[in-house]
Amino acid sequence: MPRSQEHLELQNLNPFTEEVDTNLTDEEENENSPSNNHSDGILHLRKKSLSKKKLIVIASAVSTVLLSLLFLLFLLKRNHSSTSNYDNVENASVSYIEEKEDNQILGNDLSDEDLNSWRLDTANNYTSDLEKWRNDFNTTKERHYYFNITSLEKIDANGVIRNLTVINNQYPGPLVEANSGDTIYLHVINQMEDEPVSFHLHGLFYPNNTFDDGASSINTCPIAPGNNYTYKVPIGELEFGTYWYHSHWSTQYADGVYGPVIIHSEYEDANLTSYDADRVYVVNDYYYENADTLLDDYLIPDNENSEPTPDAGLISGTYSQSSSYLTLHDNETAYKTAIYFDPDLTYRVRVVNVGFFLPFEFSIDEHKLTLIEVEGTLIEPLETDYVDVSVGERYSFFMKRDDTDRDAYWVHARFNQFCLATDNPDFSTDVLAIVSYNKTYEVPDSSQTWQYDGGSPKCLDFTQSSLRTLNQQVPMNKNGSNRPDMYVELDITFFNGAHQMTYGYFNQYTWNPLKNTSTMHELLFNSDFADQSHDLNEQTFYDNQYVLNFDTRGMIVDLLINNFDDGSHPLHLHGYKFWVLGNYKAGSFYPSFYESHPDRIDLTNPILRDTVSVAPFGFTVLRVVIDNPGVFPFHCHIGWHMEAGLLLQVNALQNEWSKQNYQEKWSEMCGYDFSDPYLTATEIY
Ligand SMILES: [Cu+2]
Repeated sequence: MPRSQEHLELQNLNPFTEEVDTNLTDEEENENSPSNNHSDGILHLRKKSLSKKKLIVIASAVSTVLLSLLFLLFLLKRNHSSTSNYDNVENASVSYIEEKEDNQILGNDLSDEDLNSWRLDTANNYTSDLEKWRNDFNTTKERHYYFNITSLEKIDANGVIRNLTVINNQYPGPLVEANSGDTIYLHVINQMEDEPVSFHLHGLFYPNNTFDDGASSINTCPIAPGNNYTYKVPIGELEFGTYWYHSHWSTQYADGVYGPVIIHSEYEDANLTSYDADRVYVVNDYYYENADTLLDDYLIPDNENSEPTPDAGLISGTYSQSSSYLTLHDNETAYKTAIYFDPDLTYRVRVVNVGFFLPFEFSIDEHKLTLIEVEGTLIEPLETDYVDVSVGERYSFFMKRDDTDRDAYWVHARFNQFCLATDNPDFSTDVLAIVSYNKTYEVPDSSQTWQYDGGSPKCLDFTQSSLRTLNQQVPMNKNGSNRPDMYVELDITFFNGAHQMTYGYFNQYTWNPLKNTSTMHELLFNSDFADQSHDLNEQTFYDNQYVLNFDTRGMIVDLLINNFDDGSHPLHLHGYKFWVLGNYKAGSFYPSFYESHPDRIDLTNPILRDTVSVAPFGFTVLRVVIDNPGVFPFHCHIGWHMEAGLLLQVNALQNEWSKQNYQEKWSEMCGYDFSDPYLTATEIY
């Protein structure tokens, strides 16, 4: 595989060098001012079955027409203003409204009447116009995305009706893209009546602006109902690859608030076999109940960490298991994601676990997958039949067809049933989609599928030691020893705390989110809090916030994580990538092991990523270099576990981030009286 050396100047791994203007213009602030009622207008306009009560037909028709007109006006106004606002930035405005120009190479040519208005056409939206992004490599641009958050009723993603919280009245969320060095502006309007919302771009570093990382109660306060906020997300010169965004407010993303993120980069292109086209699959476990209802059931006394069992799985927002119908427009009640692949093109395919609980094993029948990128890290190409993806994790690969010549193949996301606390016989865990090489094709026979061994009985992650970082080495202590400059021992447990409720613990600490404020806000403005919860290079625990403070730029820190729980935990650190020095399904790691058990850690080129799953009763050793100022959660990405308190915070280089600029509105958002369902549950019981 050719590996260009033309970009040596990019080998410096510090992405936090460029200067970024943190001030929004007045015009940008004025963007976010539509009325709350427009979401209803969209909903009623597009719903096929309106109210059956004849008495209110006339009234609702009149109001629908009025609201629709208002909405059209709003769209026209926004289109106009989003163009005129950025006249000074050439081609800067990229929003969800923009039409994809490259539809002709895609599989599903949907007519308007076939496409349910709430369903994002992921077969078209979850693909990149590579030529456009590559043409922009030598300029940095602002990329503006506009998200209106609403609650949609009666969504039928897989044959069962439920309500979802969605972006721009569609599910799932649209693809967000940028080039390295660009700045993403995420203009969010919260049009919900009773829920706050907050957006986190998972895996990105937010150089010089970690105030906008989006983790509620930690980096920021969420956007109150009826309010709006623009998240500014600078992308470092060396940030590239596969990411995703999701709400970081309580359990909200389980209700539909997520989507994929792709960062294109010349450096990455130069270090990969060239490819012609890009496709991304987002895969999630799916519940028929709203997550806050399930959370109340989960966090009850004497329920010993028995997580809610998903009802279904979705690939790019859809899967109807009960039907053999395939394409989106064959049958209104039966859907599978079906994507056409031109047999003459080379595709890069990306897979993201945007779920709330379960890992899955991803495969394509009769295809080898050559893994090339893991969470923004290029790896030595690894050929495999499948890849296990835990919650929050991402992989990308080239796909190679075996010596078969069929028109269509099954794509499988097989959810690991061994992770379930309780069975759900109705949950069909082998979730299917279609890859076709011919625009007209026969549905593959169910016998034409690869056999499956049922998944790992221990609910394990993909074997991390098989992933080898390309052309990068683990940072080592200057004195040459295996040891870092500092290590932190972290034991994971779940056990009964107050009120006989089961909480998740790092060491003896369980997280209870700050109410109506955030850790960064308190550290800046509350001297009591700052005095109690910040010590140079020390751990602190104050007001239910377990904080690891690191105040020395460049210091090497190892997290020694022993899991004393019988469940696996996909751990995610915001603002950083960590080197996975060790990830074992049994055993432990203690500080003396640096000398006595050096075989338990890998100090050459292990994987560098931002999410990894620690096995039940296993351990993992993670190494980071403290170089990104900010306060960052380190938490289990199983949403239930985070809400049960399995979260701590890394406060990195406070002397630096406390001098950085934040938007005035960032500060003003705290103080709004928002209540996490977790807190509600705690108070009730
Ligand atoms: Cu967990």
